[in-house]
Amino acid sequence: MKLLIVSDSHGDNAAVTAAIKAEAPDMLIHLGDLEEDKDELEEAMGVPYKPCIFIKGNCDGYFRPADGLLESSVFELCGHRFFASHGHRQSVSSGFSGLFYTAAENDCDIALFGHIHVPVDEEWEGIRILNPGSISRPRGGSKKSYLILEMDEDGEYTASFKELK
Ligand SMILES: [Mn+2]
Repeated sequence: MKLLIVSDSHGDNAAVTAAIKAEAPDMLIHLGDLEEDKDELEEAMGVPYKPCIFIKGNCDGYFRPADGLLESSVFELCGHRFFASHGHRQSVSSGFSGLFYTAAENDCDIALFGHIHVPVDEEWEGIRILNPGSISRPRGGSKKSYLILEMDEDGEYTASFKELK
């Protein structure tokens, strides 16, 4: 199973759509700060839509309705339990301990977040902490990026960061 994980598109649905077209993923996870309607992205995932999870970022819901965007999500795939959150509520700008403890409390072994616009791949006591970076507004010298998780049914998986072409 191929997961496309993106974050912080900030109105640039075209960037997310380009990644969907390039990767043909089985599932899309957007970690927030869309600042745009999600319908276009669901459509790009194919009709009938492949599974999509949209998390609400700190910038969502001000100028556009944030209908169907989740504050956070816990879900299981291929033997792994995920915690997905934009990250501002876990204060990720000042470190990942809030994210780590929330993921641990929910028995998750993979924590996904956005918000800081910089790619992250760390492991804290068995919890993989991943941030795809921003697909439209990279910071800290990073490039416009996203994350691909290729997951086998037996639980093996690889994480690859990709730059938006
Ligand atoms: Mn943002």
